[in-house]
Amino acid sequence: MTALDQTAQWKALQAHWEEISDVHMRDLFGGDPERFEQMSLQTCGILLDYSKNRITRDSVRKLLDLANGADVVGWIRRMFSGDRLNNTEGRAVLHVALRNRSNQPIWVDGQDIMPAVNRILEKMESFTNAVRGGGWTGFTGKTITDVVNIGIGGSNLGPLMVVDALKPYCAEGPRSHFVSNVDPNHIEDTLKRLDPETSLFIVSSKTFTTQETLANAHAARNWLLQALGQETAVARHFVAVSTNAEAVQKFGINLDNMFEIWDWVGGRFSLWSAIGLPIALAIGMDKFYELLDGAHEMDRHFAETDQLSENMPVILALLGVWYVNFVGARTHAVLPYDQHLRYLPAYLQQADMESNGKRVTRHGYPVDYATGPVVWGAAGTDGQHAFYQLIHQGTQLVPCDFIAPVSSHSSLGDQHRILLANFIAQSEALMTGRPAEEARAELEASGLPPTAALDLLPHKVFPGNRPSNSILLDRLTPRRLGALIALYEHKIFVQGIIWRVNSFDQWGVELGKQLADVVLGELTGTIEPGDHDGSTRELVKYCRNHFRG
Ligand code: G6Q
Repeated sequence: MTALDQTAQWKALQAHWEEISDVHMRDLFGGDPERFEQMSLQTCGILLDYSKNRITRDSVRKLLDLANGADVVGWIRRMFSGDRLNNTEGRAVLHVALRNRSNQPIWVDGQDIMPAVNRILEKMESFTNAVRGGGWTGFTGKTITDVVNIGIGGSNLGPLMVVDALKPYCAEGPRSHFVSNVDPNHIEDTLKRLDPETSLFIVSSKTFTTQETLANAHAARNWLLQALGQETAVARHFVAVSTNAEAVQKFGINLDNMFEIWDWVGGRFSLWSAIGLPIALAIGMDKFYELLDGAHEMDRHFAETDQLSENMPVILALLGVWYVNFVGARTHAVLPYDQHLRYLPAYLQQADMESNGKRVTRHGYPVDYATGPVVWGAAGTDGQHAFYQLIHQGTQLVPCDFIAPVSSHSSLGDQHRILLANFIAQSEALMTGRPAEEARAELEASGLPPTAALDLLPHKVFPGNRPSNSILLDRLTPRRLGALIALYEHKIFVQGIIWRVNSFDQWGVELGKQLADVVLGELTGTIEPGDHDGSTRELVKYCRNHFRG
């Protein structure tokens, strides 16, 4: 197989960037009145405007050649039909089955997995209805008022992000809390606000071996037992989401109260499974189904739009590849203009960086090209008053995704327009910039003495030509959010295909889990400090000598 960076499609893109790297987007817009029409897509209630990118129509054609050369359509088919795409763990990749609302069979090892998916959804539904309706009570007979999800990484970020995003739909549900960090302050601060008689804990861990989650779950269990006195209370206040029935039982959770997940659900793609139980409890099962419906709608768009120029996740993926591999960008900013999407950058950071932060191909050969960028961001407009300075005038090119709902759930519609105005104005300013003549005219008009104006001039110039996508949802509903998340999941998948990496394993995360176990033994004194480098050895020693429990 030809190395990726030796393929004709890759070389054509390299040469193409050489040709257009000096072209300013202002001129591209000036020369093409139809640029927006040509470079925007609409599907699933989402508008993607990608016209403010440093591309021409020819760039798009060449990027599509790259996608076709990588057989993106074939790989999409393989994912949806349950092939073991996660080759290093020998697993299928089927988060799309979790929201397969068509209920068409999906086969893994000759078995249709849809009945199992539906069975767990039904179990979630009856549990959710019981808790929200007061039929499921705590040990002392009181209604559940607070739900605490204990989990980390993929067993935390998705539910946390979605529950916050759908706050306007949470009014009738119990209050939600999320504990992830092994820092004891996280669980302690949360427990301080709770009443044991009315609290329900979801211990959410695919493996049920994760140190952080088990430590927090044991702390919560002890707190509950101290207050309620009896072991039997655990069954009314703890449920689990896991693949590991044995460990769940060992922890003391009744298997009737375990919600099963499967090894073909990757942690960072699992919010659609029982890992989404805190979401269902917060917004109700009907709205949870709407979230799945939205994701399924995007799945169908992705799987059925073989004309890749119309396929929104594919276009988003190709733009990312363009900046990382041909333009030289190293980061990608996610900038939601919606307070309820404040956790989206962190969520996408995990989804993207854990998936495509890889240095070898799926067959183990080192790559000769850059793969996943650093993904970061924060809710606008806070970011504008913090890090946008670098995006506007710094030395790094930072491609940005601006994301906003056109209409808000808030009754302060006028204030939402202010937010939208900022959303639109920022991408415009990044693109057009402010040339020296304009900056000079403004300084002259301000009445500054000419020499002072001249000194200030370089600081007032904005080069512009800084790229962004604008993504608009009509409103942040469960359905639209489902589609938005699925859009990014598929974008990440397509990029992994192009970069030839396995987007579905995470050996870097596994390493962290092993290392901490060794050092913990050394810190507690159960094992002698091992063969470490000078720094690590001294850090262990320092903590051992200074620890005051
Ligand atoms: C996600 C990763 C990782 C995982 C956590 C928690 O794709 O695999 O973030 O979700 O390490 O793992 P458990 O669910 O097994 O506790």
